[in-house]
Amino acid sequence: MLEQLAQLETEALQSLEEARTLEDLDRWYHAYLGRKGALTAILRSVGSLPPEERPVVGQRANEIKQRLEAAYNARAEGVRQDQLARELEAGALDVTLPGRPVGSGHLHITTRTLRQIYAIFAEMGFQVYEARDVETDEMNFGLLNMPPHHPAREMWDTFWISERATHASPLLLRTHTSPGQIRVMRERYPEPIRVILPGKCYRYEQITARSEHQFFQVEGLAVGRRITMTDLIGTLTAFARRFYGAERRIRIRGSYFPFTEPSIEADIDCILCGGKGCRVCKYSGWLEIAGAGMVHPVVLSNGGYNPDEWSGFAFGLGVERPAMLKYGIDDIRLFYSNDLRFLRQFG
Ligand code: FA5
Repeated sequence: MLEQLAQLETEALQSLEEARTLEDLDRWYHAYLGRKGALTAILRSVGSLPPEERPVVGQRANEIKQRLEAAYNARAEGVRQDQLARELEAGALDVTLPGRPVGSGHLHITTRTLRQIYAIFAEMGFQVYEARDVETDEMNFGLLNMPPHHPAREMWDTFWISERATHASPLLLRTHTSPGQIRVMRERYPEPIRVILPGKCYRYEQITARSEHQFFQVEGLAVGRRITMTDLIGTLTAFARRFYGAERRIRIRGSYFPFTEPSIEADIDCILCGGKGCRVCKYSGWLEIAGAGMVHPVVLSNGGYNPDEWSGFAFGLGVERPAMLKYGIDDIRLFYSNDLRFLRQFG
């Protein structure tokens, strides 16, 4: 038995030397000192030995147990240190490496364009007024001289929010910023007005390279005692030259909007070909920049202003389309498809 113990000790110490990882150590401990380990088995069997052998074998077995435990603790510490050193080396922190740059954001091209437009009109004395996105049928159409069933309503395909049949004035997503005209007039009467109304508009229409179903407009409204068409044309010309370039020429064409009389559309000479004709202007030499006109007497009185004493002009500019012209962007869908490669060009 004593011989068996000596052999066990030699073998155990040898195999402990070979343990490289904490898992190896664990296995070793179970094999010799665990509940089912070889040494534990011998210690348990001491009771069944002849009485004269018991003290000697018991004592020797306990000595070996203490030595193996001490050897195990020392080896475990060594393995832990090695493992730590290996981990530190693998995950070494190189403090001389350059840091990862933290990119700073910038304004979206639409926001930038809106701010350019605000700045130009601010110099001409226009204040910014924000109206609401969700409007009533009455504000979006009725009070703008388009009673129910007026054919001009077909000019704007509408996203309805409430049932048309069950509401006196159903809700909708505004199809243009023009309902803001009524809201400002009702709020400001009897003062003269000079405001721009920026905002998002919604149209239930096909998305194409030129048309989105959500886009921005900037409405302009001036109401005073002696406002004329000349003021409107002067204002649009001043805007076009500031926004598109000082050399721009303006062309005015007759048009139709139910809420202005007379109605016009303003074009600029093509910024790419200067009027000679090219792909951008579809070989006409001109690009449309705004719908406009003198505020219709019905609309003035719906806003609370007596059309015999007051007159006014209004215009509606897009925002994305002017930006497309200015920066040579040929697809409006790029604005809101969140492709950073596109957006970063306008930082
Ligand atoms: C209007 O919406 C009128 N309310 C403008 C107006 C205001 C006329 C005041 C008279 C007085 P129109 O539907 O043409 O007009 O739209 C005006 C501008 O909005 C267009 O010139 C264009 O720049 C922009 N726009 C219209 N539809 C879209 C669309 N689907 N996607 C992008 N921009 C659009």
